[in-house]
Order: sequence, then C-alpha cells, then structure tokens
Amino acid sequence: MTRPKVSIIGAGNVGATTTLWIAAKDFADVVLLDIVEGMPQGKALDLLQSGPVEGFNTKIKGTNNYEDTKDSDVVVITSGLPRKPGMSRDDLIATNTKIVKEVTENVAKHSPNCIIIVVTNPLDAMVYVASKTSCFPNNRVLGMAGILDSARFKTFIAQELNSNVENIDAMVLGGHGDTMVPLLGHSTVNGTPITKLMSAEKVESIVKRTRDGGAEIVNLLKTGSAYYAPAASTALMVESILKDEKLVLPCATYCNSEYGVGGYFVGVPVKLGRKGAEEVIELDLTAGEKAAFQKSVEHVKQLVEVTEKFLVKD
Ligand code: TXD
Repeated sequence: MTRPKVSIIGAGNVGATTTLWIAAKDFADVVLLDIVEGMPQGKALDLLQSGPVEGFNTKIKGTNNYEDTKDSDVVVITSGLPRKPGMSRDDLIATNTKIVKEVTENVAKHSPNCIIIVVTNPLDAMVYVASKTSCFPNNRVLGMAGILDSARFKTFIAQELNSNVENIDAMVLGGHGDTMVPLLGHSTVNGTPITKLMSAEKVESIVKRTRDGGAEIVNLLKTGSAYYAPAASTALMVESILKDEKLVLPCATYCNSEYGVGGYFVGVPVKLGRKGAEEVIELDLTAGEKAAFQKSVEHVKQLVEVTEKFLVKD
C-alpha cells in the first residue's frame, strides 16, 4: 500500500519541526523543500536518522526541486519571512505575498489534487493568496492558526488552575492577530466554564496573554518566531486530513454564509477529513463575541485588500 505523501515547502523552523512531528507519528512520507541549497537535504537526512532511534519508518526527502513533490496528498506552505521583535504579522505582507504566490504556482502545477495548508504570516491573507493562485476548490485550501491560538489559551488556563491540559476545552476564532476572539463560553475545564473557576481579572489577563502569545515568544527569542507549537498544530491538521479523522479544529477556512463572513478565509471550527475542510461548525456566540468576530473579519478583509494590491503589482 502506498503511504500518503506530504510536501512541506520551507524547511525553516516550522517546516522542519512539522516534518519531525509527522515522522514521529509515522503515517505519511514527507518531502521537505526549500530554496536554500543543501539545507533541506541536510535537515531531511538528520530527521531520517532519528527513525532508528524513535522507531519510525517515515521516508523523508530534502530537495530544491518541485518535481520531488509531485502528486502530494497534502502540501504545507511555511515559506516566508518570520517577524522580528517590534514587527506585527501584517508587516510581512509584501514579501510573503510574493513568496506564497510563487510557491503556490509550483504546488498547483505538480500536485493539482492536493490539499494546501498555509502557515506563512499574515496567515489569513496568505491563505487567500494560495486560494486565488491555485484556483483550488475552497475545501482544499486551509490555514493553520486557531489550533495554535487555542493551545496557547489552554496552556495558560492549565497553568492557572493546575489542571491536566486534556481536561480543557477552549476555542479561539477569528483572524490570526490582535483581533482573535477567545470564546469564554466554550472554554471549560471538565465541563465547567473558566469564568466560574477564576476571577474576571484573571480571565482577562489570560485572554490578553493569548492574544500576545506570539509576540511574547518573538521578544524572548529575538530572532525568529515560535515553531514547536505551530508545527505540532500543523501536523495535527495533516493527520486529521490524511487519516480522515474528522476532528473539529479551529482553522482558517473559507466562509460565505457561515458566521455571516461573506466570502473570506477566517478562523472557525471546521471538520477536517480526507476532503479537507468538510464542514464548518457554527457555534452559538454571545452578542459580544459576534461583534468581536465581525471586527476580526473586517481586519482580515483589509489585509486581503492590501494583498490584492501586491498581487496586481506582481
Ligand atoms: O500560526 C501561524 N500560522 C504561524 C505562522 C506560527 C508560526 C510561524 N508563522 C509564520 O510561518 C512565520 O511568521 C513565517 O511567515 C512562516 C515560517 O516561519 P519559520 O519560523 O519556519 O521561518 P524560517 O525558519 O525563516 O523558515 C522559512 C523558510 C526558510 O528556510 C526560507 O529559505 C524558506 O522559508 N523560503 C522559501 N522556500 C521555498 N520557496 C521560497 N520562495 C522561499 N522563500 C523563503
């Protein structure tokens, strides 16, 4: 039986670490591509040599040639600049639009039936670039952000309440940026809403820390941005798709009538299976959450407008 094939474009921190998470779970073979010569080959070989230690047989190939990515089932796009301290995700838009466009053209040419998962920032706008460039059906283009934002939220809740992370449900919707919307009513520990387990001030400070979660790490690292949790989140999406697990996870997904978005990719809970984005799940939101979500969608729209300008210029 042939194993599913995943190609990861961009063999930097997120790309290489996503390869590691996928390899360790041993459910697909991986091609790791970068424009830098030798680097993806070197990282792939190093990762491959972890197999005998960890007991996985995942084939991992590093390359600079899109021919090697041919007929992938899933392609993850991580190529592009990460932010530096003081930069917002949106500051990356000009450079990364160009990179994601060029990469997507190659991806669509070599793997016309694949499902694309975009990771590059500014996330919601880069998913739009991949969608527009590939002309793939909307169910086959997704972006990773909500799983990471929700994981950050869950981490801070677990730290505060000294709970097992597996007993925590939490959901962060909206764009991947300052306007993201942590849903308090859907954030529970063993079924009890966190608003009953901690003070309003504590909840507020955890929400703020979640929103600033990426920047906190950028400021500590000084060069580059977070990658362990982003890579774990990306690998989870790949796994749910290829194993047809139908996990409902918050991902940047095309929404038209759903949540009243009106034709944009934005973070919502979506069922991930072999067809990609199989069903957007509409949660009951409070009036406040609806307003915050709409504000987040407006920001995504503005980013898409800016991206359009760079796409036209190109
Ligand atoms: O939640 C999320 N979506 C994110 C997004 C969480 C973490 C990181 N996020 C973004 O992913 C970040 O802001 C960046 O835009 C990307 C990649 O982050 P990473 O930390 O992996 O950046 P690196 O280590 O600099 O790696 C980027 C690689 C690097 O090796 C480049 O040589 C390569 O991308 N690159 C390319 N590869 C192929 N083709 C082209 N054109 C290309 N240009 C750069």
